[in-house]
Amino acid sequence: MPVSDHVNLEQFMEGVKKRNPGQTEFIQAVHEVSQDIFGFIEDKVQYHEAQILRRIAEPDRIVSFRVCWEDDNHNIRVQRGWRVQNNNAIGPYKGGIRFHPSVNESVLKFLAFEQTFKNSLTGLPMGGGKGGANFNPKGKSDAEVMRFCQSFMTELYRHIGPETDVPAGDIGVGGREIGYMFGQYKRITNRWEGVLTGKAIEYGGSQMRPEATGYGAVYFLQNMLKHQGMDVEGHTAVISGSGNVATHAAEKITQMGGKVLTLSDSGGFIHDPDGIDQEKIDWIKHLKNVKRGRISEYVDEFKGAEYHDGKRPWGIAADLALPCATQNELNEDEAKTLVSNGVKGVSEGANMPTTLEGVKVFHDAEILYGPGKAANAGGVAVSGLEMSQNSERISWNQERLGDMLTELMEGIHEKCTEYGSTKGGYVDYVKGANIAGFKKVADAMLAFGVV
Ligand code: NDP
Ligand code: 2IT
Repeated sequence: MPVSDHVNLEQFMEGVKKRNPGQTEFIQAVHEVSQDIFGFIEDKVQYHEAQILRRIAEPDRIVSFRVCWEDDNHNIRVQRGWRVQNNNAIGPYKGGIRFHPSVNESVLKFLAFEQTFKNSLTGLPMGGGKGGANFNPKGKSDAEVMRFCQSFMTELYRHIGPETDVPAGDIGVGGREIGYMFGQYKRITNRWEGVLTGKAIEYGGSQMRPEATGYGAVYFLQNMLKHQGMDVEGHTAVISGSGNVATHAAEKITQMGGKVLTLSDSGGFIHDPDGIDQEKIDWIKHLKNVKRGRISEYVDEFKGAEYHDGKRPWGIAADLALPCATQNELNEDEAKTLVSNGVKGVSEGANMPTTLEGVKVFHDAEILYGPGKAANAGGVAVSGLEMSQNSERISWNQERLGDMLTELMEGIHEKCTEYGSTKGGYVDYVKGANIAGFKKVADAMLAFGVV
């Protein structure tokens, strides 16, 4: 028997910490997954012998590069860009690009690691990757964002391709940035191909892709609630963020007859006791995507709402909670507050928004809790469908994509219940998602031998 056979979870995590010093987000993500995988593989010697978990927790490769650009005042600016290609056992690397000053190697490694399990869960043939740069798009002109995107792609293009690695959007990267990057890729390579997803409809984008992550997170929540005989309808919801995921989650909650009480940005949150309805959501979309303003401006437009500067929304009592902003935005104390205020279901639009301690609070209270890698997989799933449409040179209509998204989210929920159901009837969706996501990737890796 190989020595690794005798490694327990604590020893495994010690090794991860030693090999990735200071990379707290990456270590947190590996820890969360490993807790469940150790139990699952305990009696499965083939996974131990092949060191599968250890291999998934070591990215296939990381490319790091200088991104040099000129601002509107003719200053030369230098940023750092990365692409983390975590695992391509079941398909080309796939995952978003994030532009935010907090981006570093640890953040992108955690995201690429999570993406590997998420993409596996969708059932589509996609491996896991993530990229980005420590560039802050806030306050930059369109021309500056364009020059940055072009410079970023001037290096990235050589590492990606429709059969190799297909990036998309994430925090700070939406339709505008994807357009600039796709244009530059096409200019350099002289090839029109589906190398990015999240494109606009005019040049190969998919219907439903902008909506898919937020809508999917609500479908997942609805699936969890239905499984316990409940429904979104008639329930209040607190949501964080006011970007792509948050606004579409709010839209779907509203369409299903729920009432959204909060949205936020990095400055603070707004609380609207009358509910943030479709008209208000449309106003926020315009504020964020066109005016590029702050959520605080909402209270000047809609009377009866309050702005809480520098605060997060988890203190507002609600039946449902959807963290849709960023990692570690919901901690142990905030989870306790949500539980004591009677929250019934939590669905993560963001990636790893709840700390490990917060997750434990939800589990101990047996709250329905859908982790990001399952709940927000609708976005990458429709990205997968965008890839298929690009390869086939066709475009499916909105209705068909809407149906496919609904089915994909049902499928993910089913996989989670298959591996996460406990004797008492409670579903541990974290465990279910981790094991189901792991198994497909692990079995593919076994088939390849030692590579
Ligand atoms: P956007 O850039 O569209 O929106 C991000 C939102 O989160 C903004 O309101 C932003 O506020 C807020 N935010 C970002 N960083 C912080 C922070 N450090 N503290 C507080 N608020 C913050 O991004 P998305 O909506 O696309 O992404 C949101 C989350 O969803 C991320 O975790 C992302 O990884 C995840 N996700 C996205 C998918 C997609 O398809 N887009 C798919 C699956 C997951 P501000 O404007 O002030 O920065
Ligand atoms: O975290 C994610 O799943 C995304 N940012 C979307 C990735 C994608 O390839 O659509």
